[in-house]
Amino acid sequence: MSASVDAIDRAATVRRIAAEAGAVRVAIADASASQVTYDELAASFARGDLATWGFGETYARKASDPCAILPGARSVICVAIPYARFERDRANIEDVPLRGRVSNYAWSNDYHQYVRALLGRIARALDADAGAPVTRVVCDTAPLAERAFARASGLGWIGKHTNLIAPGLGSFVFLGEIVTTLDLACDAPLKKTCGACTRCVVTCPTGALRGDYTIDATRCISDLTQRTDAIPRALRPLVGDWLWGCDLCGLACPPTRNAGAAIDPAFAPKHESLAAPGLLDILAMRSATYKRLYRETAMGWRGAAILRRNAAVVLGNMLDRATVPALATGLERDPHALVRGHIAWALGRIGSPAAARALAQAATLERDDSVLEEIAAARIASD
Ligand code: B12
Repeated sequence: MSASVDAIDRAATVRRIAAEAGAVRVAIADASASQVTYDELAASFARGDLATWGFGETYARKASDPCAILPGARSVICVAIPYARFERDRANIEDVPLRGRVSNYAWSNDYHQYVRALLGRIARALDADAGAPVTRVVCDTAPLAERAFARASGLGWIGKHTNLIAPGLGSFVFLGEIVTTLDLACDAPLKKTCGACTRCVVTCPTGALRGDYTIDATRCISDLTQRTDAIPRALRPLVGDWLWGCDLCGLACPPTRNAGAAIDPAFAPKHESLAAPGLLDILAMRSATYKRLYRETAMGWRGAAILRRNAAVVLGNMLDRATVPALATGLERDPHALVRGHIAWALGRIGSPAAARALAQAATLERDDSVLEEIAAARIASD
């Protein structure tokens, strides 16, 4: 059914207001519950792709229906915000040894605040224009399949890495939505796919991307660095030097590479060491320092112990014997069993005589069963 003249006029007003508020790219989708999205989400959860997130039937139902967020919703206003910084900002520190990599989405102040503030400006203007509350802002504040509605709005297409690719901006874009009861003329989905390109699929070290536009997120390095329990041992070597998140699928994606860096200074690294922090500093870092350095960033919500665990894995992958004393100290003193267990793994992987001595000593002192199990496995691995 074609949109009414009023709906077309209102959509034009939304675009003007969004542009004035600073939105780089805006498109509008119908807010009807989407059966296709429900089916996609349900199939993904049934395969166990999001097992670490505990998503299920209820989430799939809600996330595919904007009316669950705002009863009477008619339209979803979707925005894409480019954040790409690429390796350029990391270049000045990359020759310093023993640094881990942080995904470029987490280099600046937490994007949620930026996106919510931008959407808030648009929503307030729309509410004022309507003379009543007609909006609900969404950016990780309510269950919504953000990529699916962004795709339906024509904001971009979903790539084989499962990220939305906005033409000219690539996939390093954050998504945000305003669900509204306003009846707005919708935009059409793009008729675009990745075609024969499989660069992201072959680049992913863990084989998380299947090539059919789905992902086993339990293998995604981004997920591995954010989960709160142990990183599966078989996957630890594949994490490489990623301390938090991962950019590999995006960096391999031609439309993302061709898009260049975002110009908004809001996404510049907050401080120099954020793009590639020193691993030995992270291994010794406690909560107070973590809060000071990372609380305001997108890596500031999981806690210092998760970063120490990740640093242990990256150090294990670097195979540098000079790091053994620091790892041995961590194995003896770190207050978290999860961290000590991963340090044991790292020492086993490095496998030097000093690492073996540290493991042997820890085997006599450690009381936690899960760490003892890691120590035993590490000693076998380094034999
Ligand atoms: C859980 C989560 C993760 C998990 C799982 C990722 C995943 N692929 O599902 C982990 C921790 C791995 C993760 C990683 C990242 N994430 Co994340 N994540 C989310 C979150 C909170 C939920 C995603 C979800 O529900 N996944 C379940 C799957 C099944 O659904 P989906 O991927 O959203 O959508 C699929 C279906 O909708 C389906 N579909 C539905 N209808 C249709 C129709 C057609 C025709 C087709 C083909 C498909 C289709 O296709 C989609 C792609 O598979 C969203 C925010 C949100 N509420 O949406 C952010 C979000 C997806 N993440 C985001 C980002 C930036 C990232 C990272 C790039 C961060 C990083 N550098 O480390 C990586 C990218 C990894 C990757 N290749 O996906 C952005 C993505 C922006 C974009 N351009 O797409 C989001 C939207 C946050 C935001 N507001 O900007 N993330």
